[in-house]
Formats: sequence, structure tokens, C-alpha cells
Amino acid sequence: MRLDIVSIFPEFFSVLDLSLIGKANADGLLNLHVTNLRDYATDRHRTVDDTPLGGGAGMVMKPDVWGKALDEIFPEATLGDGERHVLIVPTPSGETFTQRIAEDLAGADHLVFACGRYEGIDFRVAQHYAERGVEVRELSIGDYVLNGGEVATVVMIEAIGRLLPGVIGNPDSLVEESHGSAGLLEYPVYTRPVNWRGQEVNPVLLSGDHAAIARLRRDQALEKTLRRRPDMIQALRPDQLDSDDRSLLARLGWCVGENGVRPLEIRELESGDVDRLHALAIRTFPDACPPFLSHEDIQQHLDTVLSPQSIHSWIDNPHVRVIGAFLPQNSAAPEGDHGGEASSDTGDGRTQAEQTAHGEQLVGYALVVGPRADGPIAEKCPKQLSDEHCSWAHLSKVYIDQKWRGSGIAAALIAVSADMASQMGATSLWTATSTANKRAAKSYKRAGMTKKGGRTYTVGTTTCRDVVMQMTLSSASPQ
Ligand code: 6GU
Repeated sequence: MRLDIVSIFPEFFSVLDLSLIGKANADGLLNLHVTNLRDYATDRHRTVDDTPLGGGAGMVMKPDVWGKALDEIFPEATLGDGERHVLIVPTPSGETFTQRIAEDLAGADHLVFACGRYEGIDFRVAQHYAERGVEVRELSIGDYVLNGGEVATVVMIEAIGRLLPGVIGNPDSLVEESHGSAGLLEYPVYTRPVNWRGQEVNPVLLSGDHAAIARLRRDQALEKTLRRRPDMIQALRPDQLDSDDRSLLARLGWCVGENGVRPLEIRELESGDVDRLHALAIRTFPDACPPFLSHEDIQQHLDTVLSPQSIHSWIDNPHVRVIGAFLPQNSAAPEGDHGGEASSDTGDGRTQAEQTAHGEQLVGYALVVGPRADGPIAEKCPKQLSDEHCSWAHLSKVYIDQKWRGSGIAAALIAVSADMASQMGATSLWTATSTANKRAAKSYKRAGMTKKGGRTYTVGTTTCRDVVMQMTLSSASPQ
């Protein structure tokens, strides 16, 4: 690649000799040439600027001086030679220079940086070369003002130069770095000593378990990007995120849908939420049932266990927690039809009016029954779990609207349920799910629960087999 720089401070660019770019220049991987703009001034003061036409503060760089300099750099013969010639004009009013632009410019044959000082270069210069077939790019390196384009030019040359073949020893390092193709900021890095001033590195990094190390780094990259650059998280495509990514994001309050990553809110439900919760409970329950259950059995369960009165009693019970997952209203309207519902529906049984009234939609819920609950809601802990040393809470329900399954919301609800169970004084949490509902068992397992035998459970008049699962709660903090 040929690189030209035109500036009234040519000495400034000696810094480029010190870096990888200087080595690439010496090795012939690129051909760097610096021109002193003043060499093209005609008067004895070597004037390069003049006052702005129309008045105003500062000085403007003269088009005639720039034209003479640039005509030598772009001789008539080079234009239309089939090569890509780019005139880069660094200016705080330009398009923001990004890694994507650096990658694009690394593919050009010839880059010319025109470093302006003062208020800038007479605009006709850019227009003139654009008309002659030069690709002109006005670029800014960020939202702040420098005194001239020199520093910005060094920044851009460093970013572009390291992408040229052969400039960086190991091209793999270009993939994982911040703003690389993963779309995430880079995870924090560590080296020896393992313990430095009392700070220990995560033992996973010393385990030699490559999959676990990759997962740890991915989690750290996601968390860091979420904290610093939520805009980058929102720009991720769903196909860039696996199920572990989704659970992590959901626990941190973000949900992956068809349209990308959206904020999620998880909170306890109140009596004002009963209608919405009832609607969600009755539309999600049938999916969790084994295929042999009759319509009547399911209806009987909906009319009793999942009635509005029953839901009221959960919410009013101080030994029970009812947790909801909410999405902002605009995020659950993915394009296309889901399941052929009437067009006035939102795709999961609710009308547009029902959603808009609340400005957010309830897309999942969990019910946790604490160790001190009694009455019909307090199901007996399956006997294989009865261990005197544990104080059990029951994760009685976790239900997610169909189109948000696989988004990580279940994992987030289970994590919050576990916290609430600890707060209610439990040291362990158990749950049971139909043996037919493999998806549920998988998501409990992913959330850290393990299988502990089975039990039977009655829906309507039919007895079903359940898988029982449990987890030990890490930090029990009694009320
Ligand atoms: Cl490219 N030039 C100047 N003068 N100031 C800047 C800039 C460029 N990018 C940000 N600030």
C-alpha cells in the first residue's frame, strides 16, 4: 500500500518510524511518503492560509496551494488506473472513524492524508479530487476537537496499518480483540505472578480446561461490553449468541429475541398484575402438559390452581414470592406471524390495547414457595429430599411465553427465584416437572439444578409422573 501524508508539520510523523508501521515501511510492506505543504506555497512567506470568505473567526487553508501539492500526488496518469486512491481529510466534522472503516481502507491501494490546520481546507479541494475519480473521505476520530489533522492521521495510520497482511505476526489476535468480528469488547487479561499484591487470578485460567477458559472469557467480555457499551450489545445478532450467552444476558437484565437484544426487567408481581399474570398462566400451562392429558383435566387445573383468586392468594401470601419478567412494550413484536392468531393479537394471545395500557409486557413468571408457607400451596417436599439439615423452598412454577423460550429468561427467573428463596431462609430449592417436558428439565439443569428421582402429580383427575430436581443455595440469608 502507498501512504502519503501532506502537512505543514512533516517532522511530526517521525513517530511513525518507531512503531510497527515504521518496521512495515522499512520492510517494504508499505510505502510511506510525507510532503511539506509549505513547499507548494508561492509567496516569500510561504503562506498556506487566508481569511474565510463571508467573514468569521480563524483562517482557511488555500485551495491553490493544496491543489499544487495534491496534483503531484495524484498525477493524471494514476487516476483511472484501476487502483483505489483515497483522499482522507481528517476533520472533527467527518464521519466517525471505526474499526469497520479501518478494515475497508486497509483494502485500498493508495491513501492520502490531507492534514488541515486552522478552520480547515477550502471545500473545493475535496470536490475537485472527487470529480477526478479520487474517493474522498472526511473522517473524525471522536467527538472532541484537536488543533489539526496530524494526530488523527497517526491514529488512523496505526489502525489501518496493523491490518495489512504481514504487519502483525499473528492474525488470530485480530479476531478476539475489542471491536473485532465478535462484536464485543475484549475480556480482561492476566499473566504471572498468579498472586499479585493479594489479587489472585481466577483459577479457571490455570485449569488447562480450554472450554471452561473460553466460557469464562466470553462471560467477562459480555459483562464488560454490557457495562461500557450497551449499544454494542444491542447491535449483536441473535445467531451470535449461544444459550450460555443468553442465560448470562438474561440474568444481567437483557433478553435475546428475533429482533436482537432488548432490556428485560424482573420484579415481584403485585395485586395490580393479577389479570396479566392470569392471562400468561393460562396460555403457558397447556404447553407444559404431557400429551395424554385431556382437555377437561387441563381446564380443571386452569379453573382452580390458576384461577385469578388463586393467583391473588399467591401474591398476598408473605411466604410466597411471585416473580415476573417484563419486556418493554416495543420489543416483543417480532416481524412475521407466530402461530396464526388473529391479526389484532400480539402473537401470544394479548391484544395491542392490553399491552399498551401497561407499556411493558409480562412474558414469564416464577412462583417460589418459602420454607414457612403452609396450607394447600405448601406441597410436601418429595421424600427422597427430606433431609433434616436443609430448609427447603419449592420452585413451584417457571413459565415463559412461547416465543421467548430460549431467550435466557427462564435462567434469569430461576436465578432470581434462588435469591428470593435464600432471602426467605431456605438453604435448598426443589422443583418438579413433567417427565414429558424435557425442555423444562434442561433449563433447570442449565440453571444449576440436579435430578433427584421422581414423584407423581395430579392434574385434574389424571396422575402424571414428574422429575424432581434440586439445588443447594449458596448464600442463605434468613430474614
Ligand atoms: Cl480528524 N481532526 C481534528 N482537527 N480534530 C478532531 C478530529 C480530526 N477528530 C476528532 N477531533
